[in-house]
Amino acid sequence: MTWIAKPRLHHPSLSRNAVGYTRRDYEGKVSTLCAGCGHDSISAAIIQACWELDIEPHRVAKLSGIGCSSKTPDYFLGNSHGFNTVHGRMPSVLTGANLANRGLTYLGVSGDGDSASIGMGQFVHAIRRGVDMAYIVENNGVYGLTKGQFSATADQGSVSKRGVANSDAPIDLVGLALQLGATYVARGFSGDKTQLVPLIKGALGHRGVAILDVISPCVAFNNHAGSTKSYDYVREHNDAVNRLDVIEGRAAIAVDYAPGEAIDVVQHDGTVLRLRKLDPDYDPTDRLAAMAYVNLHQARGEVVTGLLHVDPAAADLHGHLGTVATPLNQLGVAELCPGAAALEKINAGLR
Ligand SMILES: Cc1ncc(C[n+]2csc(CCOP(=O)(O)OP(=O)(O)O)c2C)c(N)n1
Ligand code: SF4
Repeated sequence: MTWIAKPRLHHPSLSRNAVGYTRRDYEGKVSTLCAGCGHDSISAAIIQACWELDIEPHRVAKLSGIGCSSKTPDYFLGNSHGFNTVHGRMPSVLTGANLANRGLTYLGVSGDGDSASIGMGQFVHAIRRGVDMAYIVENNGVYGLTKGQFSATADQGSVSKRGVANSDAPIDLVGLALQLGATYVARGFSGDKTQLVPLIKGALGHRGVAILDVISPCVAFNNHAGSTKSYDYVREHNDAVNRLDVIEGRAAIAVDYAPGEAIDVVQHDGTVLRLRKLDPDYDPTDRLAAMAYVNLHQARGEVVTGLLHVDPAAADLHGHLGTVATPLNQLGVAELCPGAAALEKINAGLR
């Protein structure tokens, strides 16, 4: 595998964020993906989002599976914790890490093959459990790394680069996430950084599971006429439901929600999502309406992007389990092990 280090020297005039880091401190190694790959644009958006959010790089844990998309954590946040899991197994490894140390910001990066094919069971159960994470699927409709086979998100009838039509029905990860009760569901496009950066910021600031499906064209195997995951198709069929801005705030901001105006959704960690509603009928807090909206537009061949659903009062896995506020990896043996007397009491209760 090629490996190119970036120079670590920074020009002293580079601007710094509130925690003292330059934007370059959030970069990683030089990408070895194909020039023009949508995944590189997503990496750039992640770098921008983390820098703007003033997240300290070493407070982030980035986990991924296997695939071109899952290689990308090497290309951003070089000073954070990273783990490439087995193909499709990122959610369970991330769940374990999160349970051991709830004090980090968890970012899961995956591909449509990684999540919708071999890792489908793990995708589903991470949502069901409400694991506190930003789960980004870099969705190109193919297996890029293994040279262009259809993945489970490829549309029925869409044509591969070598001219073969896909006979299988597609899985829509956004529809599935809404159905399973994910508390933050959004879709972005790698070619629209203006929309994508705020969507990533919102996902990172959300408490609970945040699913972000990003259409990310594979220029080597799936960026041609006949593909619904190509740059041209998405640009021609994109319907953006909202433009949003993320404001960091310590004081609560009153929620105001009127058609054509804006809604401020206060997150549990203090992050506020400001949603500017362009479509007066679109309400991201109404999960059932979001499902109907996505399905309707999908049937028309449109790609709906934006923040499709958010539950501002979401709980996460730690809340469901009632774990202590201190990360488990910071507790000592005395706190973690109740001792022989407590075990004896439990055993006695079972006799
Ligand atoms: C258990 C297992 N099965 C199959 C593979 C081969 N394999 C590696 S990456 C990949 C598909 C990746 O596709 P996707 O997740 O869509 O990512 P992309 O490369 O398109 O970004 C497959 C099938 C593997 N590495 N491990
Ligand atoms: S094969 Fe496709 S997904 Fe992989 S790096 Fe190249 S363009 Fe990107």
